[in-house]
This record gives sequence, structure tokens and C-alpha cells, in this order.
Amino acid sequence: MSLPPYNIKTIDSHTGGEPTRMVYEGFPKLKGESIKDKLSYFKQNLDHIRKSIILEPRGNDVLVGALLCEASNPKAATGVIFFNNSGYLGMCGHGSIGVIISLAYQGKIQPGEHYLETPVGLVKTVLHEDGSCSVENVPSYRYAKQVEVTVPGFGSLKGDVAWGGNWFFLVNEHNQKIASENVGELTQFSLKIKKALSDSGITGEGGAEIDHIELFAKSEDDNVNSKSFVLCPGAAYDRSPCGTGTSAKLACLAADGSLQEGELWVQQSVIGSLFQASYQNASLSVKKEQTLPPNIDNAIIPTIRGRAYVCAETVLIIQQNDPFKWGITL
Ligand code: PYC
Repeated sequence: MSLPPYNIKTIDSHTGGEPTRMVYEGFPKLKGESIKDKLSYFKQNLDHIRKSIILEPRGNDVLVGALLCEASNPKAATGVIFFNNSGYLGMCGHGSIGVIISLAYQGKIQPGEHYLETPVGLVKTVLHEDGSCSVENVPSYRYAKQVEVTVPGFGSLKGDVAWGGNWFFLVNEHNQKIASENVGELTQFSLKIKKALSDSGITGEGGAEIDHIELFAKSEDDNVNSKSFVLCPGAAYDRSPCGTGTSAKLACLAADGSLQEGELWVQQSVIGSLFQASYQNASLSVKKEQTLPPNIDNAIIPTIRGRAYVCAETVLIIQQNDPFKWGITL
């Protein structure tokens, strides 16, 4: 085990209300050639530092960490490993926007194209002159359509299983009110769906756990296509419209023929923040650096555009004699 004291330098930002803590200095070096090797090393040897950065008293359940690390692909500006209170995220859309805006705040990048290397593939971002950021996500696809699951206390409901850099269960018909004053009930309902999926053996590709639940409703706002509530692993809800979740949504819309290539989709979060999204068909545009889905005909390349704001520059101090140096775990 790597021992404290540590002084870990971070920049906090929020993307549509959802926080990202970018770790750029003071974290022990991750061993490994590829970013997947580095992620394994992190999980096996340094998971206690993940907890220290994310959990109380230094963090909170909503926070997503973004550890910058050396990229193996020379095209990438940096490697990045995303993590939260319960573990690790393959990709994170709001977090990618947060990282780009934080790097720009540090003066390390200028408007233009910048690639991020993530454990699930290379992600192209564009920092726009107006301060917004676009993220061209990894290939996304619907894996299963209208899968039925019985949720104790709520009966049977149907949802799509889709990949957008994480695994999602997307539900349109649920009789819930998607509103900020209802996030407590939405959280409990979504946790029950997640458990019911797991108990019924409903998974993503290759038995992967479906760890994000998305509930959709019509927005009251003109010019917005849909409003959503997204439950993240670790039971916090996404304050942003969720970049990977919006990618999964676009994959389902594309598969249903309800959204055409290049058409704009505006996704609203439960607290009202917005992402603009569109997609290209993957078959022609997939780059060889990206992780290819098994059924390329069905995959899209989503682009999500949003804004992030820097809100803190911090040195996290982890002292040897602090009883909560590795966070509070209940
Ligand atoms: O924006 O992709 C996202 C995301 C995943 C979990 C929280 N935000």
C-alpha cells in the first residue's frame, strides 16, 4: 500500500451542475503500458486514494474524479481515468467536458481539437471559442430493445439496454414525475429497477452489469426534446443530462429511426441543465483507435456539447494520523 502523507492537487468544475474533480498532481505514478493496465494498477493498489479523493470528508457522493495520466496514444493530450464513490467509470461525458475546461483554465490547452484517452477508447473533444465543449464519444449502440423486468412494488416495465461508454437501462414509460423536487423518489425507484435487473440476470454485452438507469419524460420547455433522470453507480443522480446516457439515448433513437444522422437532440437534466447532441453513423467514421462494438451496423458516434465552469482549485491533504484519511465508508 502506498503510504501518506499526500498533497494531491485538483481542479473542481461542474458541468450542468454535475461536479468533476480533475486530479493533476501528487497522485502516485500508475504502472502499466496501456491505460487499461494503468486502470488495473489503480484498482488493485491505489483504490484507497480514490476513496480519499471522492468520499467525505474531502469529497461527496456526487463527485466524479478524473485522474490525468500518461496516454499511450501520441494523439491524446492526456489519459484520463474516471471514478466515483463506488468505483470506476468507463467514460464520462460531463467529466470529459470538465477536464477540457479545467485544462483550458490552467492555460494548458487553447480552443481547438483535443483527444482524451480513456479505458474504453479515444475521445475527441473540441473546445469552442465561445467556451463550450463538444465531446465525440466512443461508438454507442443499443444492445437489447424493450426488455421486460418486474420491479417489486411497481410491477412490470420495459426498457432498452444500451452502451454509451457505460451500460444503461433506458425507460420511457414509468409513471414517475421527472422533476427536481422528486429526486428522492426517483432515486429509490431507479435503485429498485437496478436491483431487479441484476436479480433477473439482465445485463449488457458479455454479462456486464447495467449500472446506470435512465428515466425519460417530455420537457415543459420549448426547444428541448426530452428531460431525464439518471441514476449513477453509487446511488447519486446525475445533475447534468449525462453525456454517456445521452449517447445511449441517441443510439436507441437511431436504432428506432426516430433521429437521423446530424439531427440535433436537446437533452435536459432533472435540474434543468442542457446538452446538445447529434450523431454520425459509426460504420463509416469509426476510427481504428476506438473500441469497436460487436455489431458495427447498429453503432453510432454521438457528439455531446455542453458547458462547464471551474469552481475550486484545491490541494487535498492526506495525513498519516488522520483516522479518516481513506474517507468515511459506512
Ligand atoms: O456524463 O457520462 C456522464 C456521466 C456518467 C456518470 C455521471 N456523469
